[in-house]
Amino acid sequence: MMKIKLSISLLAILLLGGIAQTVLAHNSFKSPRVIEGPTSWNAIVYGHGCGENTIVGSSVVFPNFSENPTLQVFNQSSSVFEPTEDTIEMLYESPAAPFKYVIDRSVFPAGGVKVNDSDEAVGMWVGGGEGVPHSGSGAIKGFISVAFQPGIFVSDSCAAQIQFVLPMVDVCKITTISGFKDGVVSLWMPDGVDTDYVIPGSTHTGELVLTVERDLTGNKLPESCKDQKIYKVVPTAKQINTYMPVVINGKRAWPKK
Ligand SMILES: [Cu+2]
Repeated sequence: MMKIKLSISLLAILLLGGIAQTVLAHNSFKSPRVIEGPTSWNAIVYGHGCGENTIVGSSVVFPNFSENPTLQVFNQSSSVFEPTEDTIEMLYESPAAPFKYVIDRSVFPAGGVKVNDSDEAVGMWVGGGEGVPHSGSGAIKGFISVAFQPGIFVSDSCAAQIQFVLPMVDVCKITTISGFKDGVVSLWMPDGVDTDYVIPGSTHTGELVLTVERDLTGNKLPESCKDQKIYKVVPTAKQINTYMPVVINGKRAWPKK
């Protein structure tokens, strides 16, 4: 009997924790953790507006291996991600552009893919229509569709997880970069990357992350691995500054020049 009571209160705590997290949720992925292998149809879920304002559009930069993103490894003793000499080829076989834009006009009537000189997807934008209103209680959700092709973990590596960081801006008012402030845009930028996309003095932080997990039964870690390594793929400041702007028919639509 005691045991049952204990489990029930534990359940209550877990549920409460879940609810509290929902209320304060930042942007996230509909399926935030996927297994290596086949294409995963996914979506970015809006957590809140800019302050309490309606989101009128968003701009996203996709991690793309042709653009030399930074690779970091998790240090188990200090609990932080650190630079590594390892290269992505050593641990993970992936297409150069694992993220793709999906045409889905259900939330925003306009949108498009951003490509690099090799015509690979390096980002996307959406906008127009009525937008996504802020909901402090989390009662309103909205999302934008994204396709993702997970890679395959190299069998003799100790890598067990790769986290992709997606720089993203939710736009509530269209301004120049110098007009950025809380209530105008919400930023989801990689930690520690010094980009043009900042709100001076803002306390809003948080990364938008999609995690690929190794299939530890079908693709076992070598026995020589002391521990499972966790890596993070982070677009560079150059990549973010180059691909964050939204250009429509050759004209820069956001941020204003
Ligand atoms: Cu947030």
